[in-house]
Amino acid sequence: MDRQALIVIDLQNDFCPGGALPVAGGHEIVPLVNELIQRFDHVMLTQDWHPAGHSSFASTHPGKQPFETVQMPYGGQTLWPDHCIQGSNGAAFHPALKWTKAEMVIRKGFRTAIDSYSAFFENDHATPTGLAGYLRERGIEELTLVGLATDYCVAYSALDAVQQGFHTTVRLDACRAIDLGGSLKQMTETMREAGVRLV
Ligand code: VGL
Ligand code: ZN
Repeated sequence: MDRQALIVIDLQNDFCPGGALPVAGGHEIVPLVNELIQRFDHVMLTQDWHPAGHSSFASTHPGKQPFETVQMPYGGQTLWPDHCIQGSNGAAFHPALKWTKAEMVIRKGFRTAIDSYSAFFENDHATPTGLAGYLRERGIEELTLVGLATDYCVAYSALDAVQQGFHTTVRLDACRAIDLGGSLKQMTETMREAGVRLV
């Protein structure tokens, strides 16, 4: 267990029912995630953490609506409702999440000009968050990913984790999806083909 870590992705109020970008049933995974946190020796969390006026917010782009796509210097970017503003209640972890055991919280999406779905790289697929180096330095080789949303931040994190050489499992029963235009099916297939273990 010493070479294994649980990474809990974005289990924050804004991604749960009642939040700014709710994922259907997002809150339902909290009891199972709490159980997994107790079982793992090492636990890390990610926290979506945007400044006001972030470039991934539809409100930042005149005439654009949430869930439309715009071209950014790094490629296509889906636009979202304003969510997970730094320091807001929406950016806080779900109140029932027992996160105190976590050894690290990695915050992402804090640069105004670039979004970050993955826990490892921002959406330009080039700017590292530092997580891979942290895990390697700690001797961690195997990752289990849970959280929100299956087809965005969990999937992008899992794909980068495999690419970075970590044995990677996604516990689908401890994830929930946004499922925008078939994204859940597409990202599930992409993860499987890349060598992510889906259970
Ligand atoms: C996420 C959209 C925007 C996620 C974060 O956590 O999956 N999705 N920001
Ligand atoms: Zn976000």
